[in-house]
Amino acid sequence: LETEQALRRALTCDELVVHYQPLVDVASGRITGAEALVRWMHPTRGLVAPLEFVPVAEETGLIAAVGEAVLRGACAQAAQWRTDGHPLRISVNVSGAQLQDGTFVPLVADVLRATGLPADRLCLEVTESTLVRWATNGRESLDRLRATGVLLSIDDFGTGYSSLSYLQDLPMTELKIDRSFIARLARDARDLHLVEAVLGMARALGLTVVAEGVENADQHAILRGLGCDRAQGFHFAAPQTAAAFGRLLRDSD
Ligand code: G
Ligand code: G
Ligand code: MN
Ligand code: NA
Repeated sequence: LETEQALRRALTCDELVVHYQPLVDVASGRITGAEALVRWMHPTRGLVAPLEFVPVAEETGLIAAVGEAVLRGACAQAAQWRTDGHPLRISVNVSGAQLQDGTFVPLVADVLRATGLPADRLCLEVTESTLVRWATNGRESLDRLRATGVLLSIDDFGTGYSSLSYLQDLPMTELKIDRSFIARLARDARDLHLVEAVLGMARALGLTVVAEGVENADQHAILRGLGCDRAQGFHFAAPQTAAAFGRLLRDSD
């Protein structure tokens, strides 16, 4: 309850900040996108991670306001980087409750209009387990979002018990392999074969693939050999402030 009160204050006092982690093209290593990751600059507790307050926001209904703040901030930032000569794709995490909310699709349209960001430069990430749990109620939103040109990603893939027919049926465009499968990629042949199989399945379904949690050059090299499209992880860069990300973009020119 204390957290709910504090979260309401955070929303009105601009204590929520968005950090950005690069997504790189595996073949070239160049930055092609950024994932927006919310943090709470708590006046006494310091930087609070989303796992500590996103669940509270979901339970209390505050996720609509939190999600809107992140979406507006991230799209405005992506539009700015675009103006600066870096037409990146921005990825924003979306909760099940947001998908189910009838005001979400018009909100996305409004944010794109307000920022001037092209629809295909925005990618909305929904975890595999959220898709399994909310797809019935959220399905209409997914279809409408995809019809506007927004990209749709299955986050944390491999942890959520979805079925093949299910994946084939949903209007998703991208799949992010959960970092637990990448962690042992260079040491465990089973994980190597699993990732290879997921890449084959994704191709058959017309989905591009992002490997999450890439932490070293060996993993990057293996993913390059497997033909994985994009990657994200500490090997390339950690989530960082918009200012630091902007410097990263300038240095990569
Ligand atoms: O940034 P960090 O690695 O701590 O993120 C932890 C989790 O929080 C991730 O699973 C991520 O998807 C989730 N998360 C980060 N930002 C947001 C957000 O803006 N909205 C929602 N719903 N989840 C987020
Ligand atoms: O939405 P998602 O759960 O994928 O959010 C990404 C989370 O993964 C963030 O909390 C981010 O800080 C974390 N992360 C990003 N790169 C790495 C990495 O290379 N290794 C590990 N262990 N975590 C990472
Ligand atoms: Mn994500
Ligand atoms: Na993930």
